[in-house]
Amino acid sequence: MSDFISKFIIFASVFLLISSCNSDPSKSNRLTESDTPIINNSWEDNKFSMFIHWGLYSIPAGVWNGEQITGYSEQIKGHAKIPTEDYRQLAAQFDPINWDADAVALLAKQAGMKSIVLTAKHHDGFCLFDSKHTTFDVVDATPYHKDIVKELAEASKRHNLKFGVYFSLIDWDYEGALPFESVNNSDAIPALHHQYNLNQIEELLTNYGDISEIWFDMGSPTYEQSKEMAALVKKLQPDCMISGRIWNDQGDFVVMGDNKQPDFKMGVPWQTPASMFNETWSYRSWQERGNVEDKVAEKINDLLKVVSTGGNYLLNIGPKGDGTVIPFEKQVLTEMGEWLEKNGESIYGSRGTAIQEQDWGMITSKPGKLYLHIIDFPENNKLTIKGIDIEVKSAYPLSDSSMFLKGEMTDAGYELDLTNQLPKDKYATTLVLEYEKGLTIIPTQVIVANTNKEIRLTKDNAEKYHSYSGHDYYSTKATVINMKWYLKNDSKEPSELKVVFAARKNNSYKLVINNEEHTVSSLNYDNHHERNLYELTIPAVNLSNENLNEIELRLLDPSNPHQGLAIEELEIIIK
Ligand code: H79
Repeated sequence: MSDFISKFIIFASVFLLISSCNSDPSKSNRLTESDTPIINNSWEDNKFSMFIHWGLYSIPAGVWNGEQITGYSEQIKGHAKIPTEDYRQLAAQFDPINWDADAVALLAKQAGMKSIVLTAKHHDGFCLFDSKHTTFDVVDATPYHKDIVKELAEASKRHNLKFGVYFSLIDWDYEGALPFESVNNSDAIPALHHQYNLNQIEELLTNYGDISEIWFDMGSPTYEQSKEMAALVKKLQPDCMISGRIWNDQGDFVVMGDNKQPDFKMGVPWQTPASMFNETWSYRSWQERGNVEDKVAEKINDLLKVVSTGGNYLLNIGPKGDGTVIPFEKQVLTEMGEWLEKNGESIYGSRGTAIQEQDWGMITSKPGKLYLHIIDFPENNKLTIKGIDIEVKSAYPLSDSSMFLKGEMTDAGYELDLTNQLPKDKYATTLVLEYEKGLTIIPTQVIVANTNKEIRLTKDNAEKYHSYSGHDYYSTKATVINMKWYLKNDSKEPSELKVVFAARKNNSYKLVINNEEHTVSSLNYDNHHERNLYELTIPAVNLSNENLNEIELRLLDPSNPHQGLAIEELEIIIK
C-alpha cells in the first residue's frame, strides 16, 4: 500500500447502490454497520432467475415449409412472413403432453434460481393465459384448454419461487395494432391496441396471485402510454417490478441488451436477460448446442460478471412445443445448481463492489465479507486483490471454513497465499475474506492539485454512474445519472469552488461536497459567458487534509432515476 493512499480513508461505502444515494451528513467516513445493505428478500436479492420462451412458435421450432428460418425462432411469424391465418392454425397443434409445470419449477429450484418469468404473450400475440379479450389464447384456441400461466404461477408458489410475466407491447395478431411490416418490433401503439394491452395487463396482475416482475418488451409507446401502464401495474400490485422496456423511464429496473453486460457502473437496479444460445430464445430444432461443460462455464462466468457488478441474471430455456425441456438445457441448469448449492452464500443477497476489476476473477460482497471468485488461478499461488486496504479477520475457502489462508497488505493490494491444498472448483473457486471495520476501497482516480495549486474536476476525471433512458429499443441509451470525484487536498485554508457548466436553462443539480449539499442551477444564474456557460462560485468550502474528499453531482429532482444529467460542459475548479 503506497504511503500516500494509506493516509486517506475513503468516504465511499462498499455498496454501489447505497453509496450512490447516501448523503446523510451524520454518516462517518468509514464503512459502518448502517452502510450495509438491507438483505430483505427484495427483487435485487434474487440474482438468478429463469426466463421461459414458450408458445406456438415452439412447434415449428425454426423451420417453415421445410426451410430453416434464421432470426430468433420466437419471431418466426415475422421472419418467415407467415400469414396470420396460417400462423393461427398452429394453435390446433398445441397440446403439450410433456408439459409439467411442477417439474419446470423444480428444475428452476434445482438450478438455484429464485423466480420464473414466462412469456405470457410474445410478439405473435398468442396468449398462454385465458384472456377475455381475445380467443387467440391457450384456453380458447388449443386442444389443451388449460391456462399455462395459471399452472406455472401456482407451481412456482408451491415451490417457493417468485413468478413474473413477459408481455410484448407489440402484437402481430391483434387487429387493432399497426399492420405488421418489419421485425424491427418498435411500432407505435394505436389507442385501441393500448387499451387491449391495459386490459391484458390487468388480467395478468389480477388473476395469478403475486407477480414479482412484469417484463414489458419492444414497441414504441408514447410517454403517456408508458405512464398509464406503469400506474396500472402499481395500482394492482405495488410490489411488482417493472422492466425498463416499458420505455420512457417508467421502469423500476433497467434491462440490458440481450446477453449484454454493462461495461460501466450502474446506479439503478438492473438485469441481464440471457439466452442459452445467441441465435434464439425459443426452441429451434436445428440449434447447435456444443458441450454442456463449456456452456456451464460460460454461464457461471456471466452470472458472476453480472452479480459482481450489482445486477440480476435471467437465464432462458426454450422448451419444445410439446412441453419437453431440452435435456441439454436441463443439464446446464442442473450443473449450475450444483455450483450454486456450494457457492450460493456468495451470490444471493450479495451486492457488487466499487473495487476495481481483477484479472483473476470477480468479487461480490455482503456486510463484513468479500467473496473472491477465482476463475484464473495465479501461477505462483499468490492472489492479489488490487484497489483495497483491508484488515482481514479471517480468510478461507467457502467450501471449507476450517481452512485458514494467510495474507498481508502489500504495495500492490491485499495478497493472499493460496496453498496447494486449496480445494479448487471446476468453474469458479470462492474464497471468503472476513473483516470487521477495516475495508477501504481505493478509487481508481484520485485527483490532486495541478502546478497552479488548483484542483480541476471534469466529466473526464469523474467516476460515472449510469442508467438507461429512451422511448424504444433503438433510441434507448446509457445515461450518466451521477458523477463522483475523489480528491486529495493539501491546503489548510477553506477553498473557493467555482462551477462552470453548460446545460439547459431549467436544469438544477445537487452538488454534494463531503455530505454538504449545494444547489447548482442554470435557473438562478445569469448566463454571461460565451457558449451558454453558467457559472457559480462557492466562496468557502471546507475540505479535509487527512481524508479523501468526495464530491458528487446529481440532478436535484430525484423523481426520474433514469434521466441523464445533460451537462454539456463542466468544470469545477477548486483553489
Ligand atoms: O424475447 C426476446 C426477443 O424475441 C425480444 N426480446 C428478447 C427478450 C426481441 N424482440 N425484438 N428484439 C428483441 C430486438 C431485436 C433486435 C435484433 Fe439483433 C436486431 C435482432 C436481430 C437484429 C440484436 C442486434 C440482436 C442481434 C443484433
